[in-house]
Amino acid sequence: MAFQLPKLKYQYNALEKSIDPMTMEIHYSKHHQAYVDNLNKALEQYPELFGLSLDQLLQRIGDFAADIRMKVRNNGGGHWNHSFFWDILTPDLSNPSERLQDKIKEFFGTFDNFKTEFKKVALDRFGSGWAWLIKDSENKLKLVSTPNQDNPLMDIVEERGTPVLGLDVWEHAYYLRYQNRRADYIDAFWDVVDWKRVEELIFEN
Ligand code: MN3
Repeated sequence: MAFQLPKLKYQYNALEKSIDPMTMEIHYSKHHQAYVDNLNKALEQYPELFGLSLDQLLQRIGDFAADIRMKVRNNGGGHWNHSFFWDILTPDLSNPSERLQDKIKEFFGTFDNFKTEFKKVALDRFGSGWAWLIKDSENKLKLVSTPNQDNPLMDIVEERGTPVLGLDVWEHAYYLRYQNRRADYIDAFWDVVDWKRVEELIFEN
Protein backbone atom coordinates (compact mmCIF):
# COMPACT_ATOMS: atom_id res chain seq x y z
CA MET A 1 0.00 0.00 0.00
CA ALA A 2 1.58 3.24 -1.14
CA PHE A 3 1.74 6.28 1.11
CA GLN A 4 -0.96 8.87 0.57
CA LEU A 5 -1.59 12.53 1.24
CA PRO A 6 -3.75 12.73 4.39
CA LYS A 7 -7.06 14.58 4.17
CA LEU A 8 -6.98 18.10 5.61
CA LYS A 9 -9.43 18.72 8.46
CA TYR A 10 -10.15 22.25 7.16
CA GLN A 11 -10.30 24.29 3.94
CA TYR A 12 -7.31 26.11 2.47
CA ASN A 13 -8.73 29.44 3.61
CA ALA A 14 -9.61 28.30 7.12
CA LEU A 15 -6.34 29.40 8.73
CA GLU A 16 -6.32 32.75 6.94
CA LYS A 17 -5.68 34.79 10.08
CA SER A 18 -2.19 33.24 10.12
CA ILE A 19 -1.58 31.41 6.85
CA ASP A 20 -2.95 32.61 3.50
CA PRO A 21 -5.00 30.22 1.31
CA MET A 22 -2.55 30.15 -1.58
CA THR A 23 0.30 29.15 0.68
CA MET A 24 -1.90 26.42 2.17
CA GLU A 25 -2.91 25.13 -1.25
CA ILE A 26 0.61 25.06 -2.71
CA HIS A 27 2.13 23.74 0.49
CA TYR A 28 -0.32 20.87 0.75
CA SER A 29 -1.15 19.97 -2.86
CA LYS A 30 2.30 20.56 -4.37
CA HIS A 31 5.04 20.38 -1.73
CA HIS A 32 3.53 17.72 0.49
CA GLN A 33 2.25 15.73 -2.50
CA ALA A 34 5.77 15.74 -3.97
CA TYR A 35 7.24 14.25 -0.77
CA VAL A 36 4.61 11.50 -0.88
CA ASP A 37 5.20 10.76 -4.58
CA ASN A 38 8.98 10.75 -4.25
CA LEU A 39 8.84 8.52 -1.18
CA ASN A 40 6.66 5.98 -3.01
CA LYS A 41 8.93 6.12 -6.05
CA ALA A 42 12.03 5.54 -3.93
CA LEU A 43 10.47 2.56 -2.17
CA GLU A 44 9.48 0.88 -5.45
CA GLN A 45 13.07 -0.31 -5.75
CA TYR A 46 13.02 -1.72 -2.21
CA PRO A 47 10.15 -4.17 -1.81
CA GLU A 48 11.70 -5.37 1.47
CA LEU A 49 10.84 -1.99 2.99
CA PHE A 50 7.21 -2.20 1.92
CA GLY A 51 5.00 -2.93 4.89
CA LEU A 52 7.04 -0.77 7.24
CA SER A 53 5.08 2.14 8.67
CA LEU A 54 6.36 5.65 8.10
CA ASP A 55 7.46 5.84 11.75
CA GLN A 56 9.36 2.57 11.38
CA LEU A 57 11.10 3.82 8.23
CA LEU A 58 12.23 7.00 9.97
CA GLN A 59 13.46 5.11 13.03
CA ARG A 60 15.90 3.01 11.00
CA ILE A 61 17.23 5.37 8.34
CA GLY A 62 20.74 4.81 9.63
CA ASP A 63 20.52 1.14 8.57
CA PHE A 64 19.61 1.86 4.95
CA ALA A 65 21.95 1.68 1.98
CA ALA A 66 23.29 5.06 0.92
CA ASP A 67 21.18 5.35 -2.22
CA ILE A 68 17.87 4.93 -0.40
CA ARG A 69 18.85 6.60 2.87
CA MET A 70 18.74 10.20 1.63
CA LYS A 71 15.50 9.66 -0.28
CA VAL A 72 13.69 8.27 2.75
CA ARG A 73 15.25 10.92 4.97
CA ASN A 74 14.08 13.82 2.79
CA ASN A 75 10.78 12.50 1.45
CA GLY A 76 9.71 10.25 4.32
CA GLY A 77 10.64 13.07 6.67
CA GLY A 78 8.76 15.55 4.50
CA HIS A 79 5.65 13.36 4.46
CA TRP A 80 5.72 12.77 8.23
CA ASN A 81 6.47 16.39 9.13
CA HIS A 82 3.72 17.88 6.98
CA SER A 83 1.12 15.31 8.05
CA PHE A 84 1.96 16.20 11.64
CA PHE A 85 1.90 19.95 10.97
CA TRP A 86 -1.60 19.95 9.40
CA ASP A 87 -2.84 17.90 12.34
CA ILE A 88 -1.73 20.35 15.06
CA LEU A 89 -3.36 23.35 13.33
CA THR A 90 -6.98 24.39 13.70
CA PRO A 91 -9.19 27.23 12.49
CA ASP A 92 -11.14 27.05 15.75
CA LEU A 93 -10.37 29.14 18.78
CA SER A 94 -8.12 27.01 20.94
CA ASN A 95 -6.67 27.78 24.34
CA PRO A 96 -4.25 25.62 26.30
CA SER A 97 -6.00 23.94 29.22
CA GLU A 98 -4.77 24.34 32.78
CA ARG A 99 -3.34 20.81 32.70
CA LEU A 100 -1.36 21.63 29.56
CA GLN A 101 -0.20 24.99 30.91
CA ASP A 102 1.00 23.36 34.12
CA LYS A 103 3.00 20.81 32.14
CA ILE A 104 4.61 23.53 30.02
CA LYS A 105 5.40 25.62 33.11
CA GLU A 106 7.10 22.64 34.70
CA PHE A 107 9.79 22.81 31.99
CA PHE A 108 9.77 26.43 30.84
CA GLY A 109 8.78 28.46 33.91
CA THR A 110 5.92 30.35 32.30
CA PHE A 111 3.82 29.80 29.20
CA ASP A 112 5.07 33.08 27.73
CA ASN A 113 8.65 32.00 28.31
CA PHE A 114 7.91 28.77 26.46
CA LYS A 115 6.70 30.78 23.46
CA THR A 116 9.75 33.01 23.61
CA GLU A 117 12.09 30.02 23.71
CA PHE A 118 10.22 28.28 20.90
CA LYS A 119 10.49 31.43 18.78
CA LYS A 120 14.23 31.60 19.42
CA VAL A 121 14.70 28.02 18.28
CA ALA A 122 12.59 28.64 15.16
CA LEU A 123 14.50 31.82 14.30
CA ASP A 124 17.89 30.23 14.91
CA ARG A 125 17.29 27.49 12.36
CA PHE A 126 19.51 28.67 9.52
CA GLY A 127 17.93 28.05 6.12
CA SER A 128 15.23 25.39 5.94
CA GLY A 129 13.99 23.17 8.71
CA TRP A 130 11.65 22.75 11.64
CA ALA A 131 11.25 23.83 15.26
CA TRP A 132 9.84 21.20 17.60
CA LEU A 133 8.55 20.69 21.09
CA ILE A 134 9.35 17.07 21.89
CA LYS A 135 8.68 14.61 24.67
CA ASP A 136 11.83 12.59 25.37
CA SER A 137 12.08 9.01 26.62
CA GLU A 138 11.70 10.23 30.22
CA ASN A 139 8.62 12.29 29.35
CA LYS A 140 10.55 15.54 29.63
CA LEU A 141 9.57 18.37 27.30
CA LYS A 142 12.36 19.93 25.23
CA LEU A 143 12.74 22.36 22.35
CA VAL A 144 14.81 21.20 19.41
CA SER A 145 15.31 22.11 15.80
CA THR A 146 16.11 19.95 12.77
CA PRO A 147 17.44 20.91 9.33
CA ASN A 148 15.60 20.23 6.06
CA GLN A 149 12.99 17.45 6.58
CA ASP A 150 14.75 15.69 9.46
CA ASN A 151 12.64 15.10 12.54
CA PRO A 152 13.15 13.90 16.12
CA LEU A 153 11.88 10.37 15.41
CA MET A 154 14.84 9.64 13.15
CA ASP A 155 17.67 7.49 14.44
CA ILE A 156 20.18 9.85 12.82
CA VAL A 157 19.34 13.07 14.71
CA GLU A 158 21.17 14.37 17.76
CA GLU A 159 18.20 14.68 20.12
CA ARG A 160 15.48 12.13 19.68
CA GLY A 161 11.96 12.29 21.02
CA THR A 162 8.29 12.34 20.10
CA PRO A 163 7.12 15.60 18.52
CA VAL A 164 4.12 17.18 20.27
CA LEU A 165 4.28 20.56 18.47
CA GLY A 166 6.16 21.58 15.35
CA LEU A 167 6.57 24.51 13.01
CA ASP A 168 7.71 24.42 9.40
CA VAL A 169 10.19 27.27 8.92
CA TRP A 170 10.98 26.60 5.26
CA GLU A 171 10.40 29.79 3.27
CA HIS A 172 7.73 27.97 1.23
CA ALA A 173 5.65 27.88 4.42
CA TYR A 174 5.44 31.66 4.83
CA TYR A 175 7.07 33.62 2.02
CA LEU A 176 3.95 34.72 0.10
CA ARG A 177 2.51 36.62 3.05
CA TYR A 178 5.49 37.26 5.30
CA GLN A 179 8.39 37.37 2.81
CA ASN A 180 11.58 37.45 4.90
CA ARG A 181 9.74 38.13 8.19
CA ARG A 182 9.94 34.69 9.76
CA ALA A 183 9.42 36.24 13.21
CA ASP A 184 5.96 37.54 12.21
CA TYR A 185 5.02 34.11 10.86
CA ILE A 186 6.06 32.49 14.13
CA ASP A 187 3.99 34.99 16.14
CA ALA A 188 0.95 34.33 13.93
CA PHE A 189 1.38 30.56 14.27
CA TRP A 190 0.16 30.65 17.88
CA ASP A 191 -3.30 31.78 16.71
CA VAL A 192 -3.89 28.53 14.82
CA VAL A 193 -2.29 25.94 17.12
CA ASP A 194 -4.68 23.17 18.13
CA TRP A 195 -3.79 23.04 21.82
CA LYS A 196 -6.21 20.21 22.44
CA ARG A 197 -4.30 18.05 19.99
CA VAL A 198 -0.97 19.10 21.52
CA GLU A 199 -2.30 18.15 24.94
CA GLU A 200 -3.35 14.72 23.66
CA LEU A 201 0.11 14.17 22.21
CA ILE A 202 1.83 15.19 25.45
CA PHE A 203 -0.27 13.02 27.73
CA GLU A 204 -0.80 9.95 25.56
CA ASN A 205 1.69 7.11 26.03
MN1 MN3 B 1 6.82 22.63 4.21
